[in-house]
Amino acid sequence: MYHSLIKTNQFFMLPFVVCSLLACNSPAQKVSTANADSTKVKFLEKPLISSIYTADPSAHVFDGKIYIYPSHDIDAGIKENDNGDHFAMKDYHILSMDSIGGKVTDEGVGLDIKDIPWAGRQLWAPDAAYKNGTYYLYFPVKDKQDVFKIGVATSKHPQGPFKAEPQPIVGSFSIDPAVFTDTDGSSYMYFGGIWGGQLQRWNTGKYESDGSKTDLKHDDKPAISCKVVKLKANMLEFDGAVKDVVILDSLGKPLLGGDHNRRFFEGSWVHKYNGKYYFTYSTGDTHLLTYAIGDSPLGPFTYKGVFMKPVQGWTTHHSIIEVKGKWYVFYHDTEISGKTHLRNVKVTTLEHEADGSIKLIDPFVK
Ligand code: FUB
Repeated sequence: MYHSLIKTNQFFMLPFVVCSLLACNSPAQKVSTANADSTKVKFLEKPLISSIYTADPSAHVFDGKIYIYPSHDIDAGIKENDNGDHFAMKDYHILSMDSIGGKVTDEGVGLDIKDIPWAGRQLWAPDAAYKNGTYYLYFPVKDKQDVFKIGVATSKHPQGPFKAEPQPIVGSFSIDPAVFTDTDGSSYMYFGGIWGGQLQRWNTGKYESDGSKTDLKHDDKPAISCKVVKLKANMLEFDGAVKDVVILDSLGKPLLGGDHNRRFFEGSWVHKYNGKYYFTYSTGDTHLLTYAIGDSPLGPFTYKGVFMKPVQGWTTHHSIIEVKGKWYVFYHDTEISGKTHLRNVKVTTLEHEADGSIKLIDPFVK
């Protein structure tokens, strides 16, 4: 019942039904409670900014300052549908903060879709990186054929404005780029998202335009993997082949497609702690933020658990950074609007336990 419901409803449509069937940490109850009467839930943190809607926060410390690269949610008047068409974002506003808890500045438009020559629609979750005096903004957007690709734009300043390269990164596809630079200076891009993020349409290595032919139905087979690829020193091109980010269970077996509480959905991130690589991601339709640990940035990673319970809203997307010796997770929910596509970014503390596990975060105060 649960699985057939998932299969017939491709994107963003079933949080209430799914979660009540799963009896998971009850995001359905939280969402409906909050929307019915927002006085009944108490959020752990406040939105970082309320003048615009922001989501998918990728945070970095550049030049001693915190910069957040979020999606800029807007109400484009598009009805919610299975492909996430209602996420019709058109530009990025970069945010900055001198310290956690300090004033948040909206640095204005860092990149506009009209200045991306190959873009069609939907500027989704971006990330940024720095190398040799240049800042790089990586972004997913549908091209003029409505296929998600990943582009890159550059600037001499962390807040932009950024200038987009004329074409998407060769060999890129799907959504949610996250760039991790290792202690040896090598940079890797993690990317991908299933359902509306189109990752399942690339199963054969080529884009399948007929969505009904793509395979999300084999619950007993290894789940579709997030992708990882090394970046060339110029940070503009992939260096070699795109590989699968394999997530294994405690017995060393790959997580299966039907394992919706643990398998990768979208929104990946990597951070390094005590010499180990932490691959963190959203489970999408089960609304969890989960983590897996590995010995190499290329994996494999062993699934460890949930580190954040469901937020209010369908999507959950995060980044993890260290600021002055303390770790933080940036995330979003829908506290301000109560609407799936109008989100607001937040930050809270993230703690690694002595055994390397991450302490579970509840985005609500009981
Ligand atoms: O913001 C649009 C999409 O929603 C992102 O790309 C996903 O990660 C999800 O947060």
